[in-house]
Amino acid sequence: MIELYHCPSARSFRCLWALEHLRLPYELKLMAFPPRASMPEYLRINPLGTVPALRDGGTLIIESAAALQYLAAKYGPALALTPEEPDYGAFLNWTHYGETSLTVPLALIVRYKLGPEKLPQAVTDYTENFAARLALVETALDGREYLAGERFTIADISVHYALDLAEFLGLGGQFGPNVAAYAARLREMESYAATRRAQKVPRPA
Ligand SMILES: N[C@@H](CCC(=O)N[C@@H](CS)C(=O)NCC(=O)O)C(=O)O
Repeated sequence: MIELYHCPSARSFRCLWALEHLRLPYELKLMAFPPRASMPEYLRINPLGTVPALRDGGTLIIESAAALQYLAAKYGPALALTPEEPDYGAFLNWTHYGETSLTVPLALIVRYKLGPEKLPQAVTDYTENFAARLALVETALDGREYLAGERFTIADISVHYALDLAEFLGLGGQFGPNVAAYAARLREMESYAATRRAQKVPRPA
């Protein structure tokens, strides 16, 4: 059975949403954040101490976007586009943009705003950086309900996680009308509600 190591509302939420959406059987290993403090033995599974860690038989994945691609390719082709589809490049782009371009600046804001070492200049810089990156999502959603292929895919799961985190950080005011409507629409999905229930802790964590 697939095992997911997860902390409430951490990046592993992406994997949990895919598992719930696909109604796959899985075992949730729910840990308090940060796992390196709450469950030091987790370092034997992922030496970085970060979540997610997704285990499926002999496969272990510790990058959330990679885990999404893995789950879609192996168990849920409906959540992915194929190379033959015109939006395939956009699909890959948004799947990774959600983490590397959108979530990374937000994670730095979390660190320097909420962590023990306060760095207001870094918070200002990465807030601006996030706004510039979010602007591309606003444009991409012009006249579209989803980011790629006119259907819900892991690209949406990946980007939507960053939008949730931005709202948690009080950056919802940066959302343009397309992003605001998209964020709200995806939050209405039954599988999103099921994911919140599965992690037992609603956002904010
Ligand atoms: N690029 C990785 C980042 C994983 C990551 O940094 N996760 C955070 C939670 S959102 C974490 O586990 N932090 C705990 C720590 O740094 O000790 C991914 O997308 O999975």
